Amino acid sequence: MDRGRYTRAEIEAFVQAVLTDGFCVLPDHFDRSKLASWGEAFAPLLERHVQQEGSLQNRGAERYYVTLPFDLTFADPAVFEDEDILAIVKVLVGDDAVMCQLATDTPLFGSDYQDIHRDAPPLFPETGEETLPFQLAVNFPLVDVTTANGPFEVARGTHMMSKEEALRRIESGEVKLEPLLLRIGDVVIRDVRGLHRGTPNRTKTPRPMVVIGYSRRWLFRPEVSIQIPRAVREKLSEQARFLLRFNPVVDSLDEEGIETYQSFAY
Ligand SMILES: O=C(O)CCC(=O)C(=O)O
Repeated sequence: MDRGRYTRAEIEAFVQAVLTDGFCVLPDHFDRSKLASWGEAFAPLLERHVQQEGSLQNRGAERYYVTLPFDLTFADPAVFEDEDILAIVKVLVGDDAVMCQLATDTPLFGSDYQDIHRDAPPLFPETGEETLPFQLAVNFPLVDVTTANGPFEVARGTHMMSKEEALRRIESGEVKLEPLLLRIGDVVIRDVRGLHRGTPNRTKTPRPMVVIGYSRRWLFRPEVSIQIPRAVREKLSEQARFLLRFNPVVDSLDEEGIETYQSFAY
């Protein structure tokens, strides 16, 4: 495995950004030609998904959530065991963090603004208090993200306040929704409680955004999981097996499954 590119102090600065702002960006982190291969492998999956589940569109018109098969192109340790990303993840959600999600969000032409939402409810809603992070999304696009093709918009610092308070601050202009314009290769690490929304893709080219979920070991989100084919598991490193330890091991991938992650906005 490659050694990370960042020093301990730089890793700590990314961690602080996630704690304070709710997200950080690692510029030009992944190899672009690798991500071009991901894009090629993803295109037929998206097409099949749209044919199978086109009418569901629960994330809004022309916007699709597609789980990636943990196999071939996508079971790539250079991505999910990236040393820098794991260093940040482990400080934020524990040395014994788990990887629980490998999927994509893709707005197509005809998509719209989503309602502003977070991806997880607070742990203890009755207290009105937010806690330290417990679930992270590592996002990276498979195309450059411009103002035209539906940038993800995020409201900085809203992961540590109630949704009502965050919406009030956005409404009053105290907090802005910032479009994340990204080059292919850039990586975003975010606390999934930060308020955000998808925006319309006004181009004819899909805008896939990969999401890898890492969380505290005790967090169970039954909506998401990664099927690990036995043959793939055999080739994984010890670290990878540990990261993926609570996911189901299968003889072969269930190709026809309907997405189970339908309830996504809190
Ligand atoms: O990638 C995007 O445009 C954001 C999508 C999103 O937030 C969601 O569907 O939950």
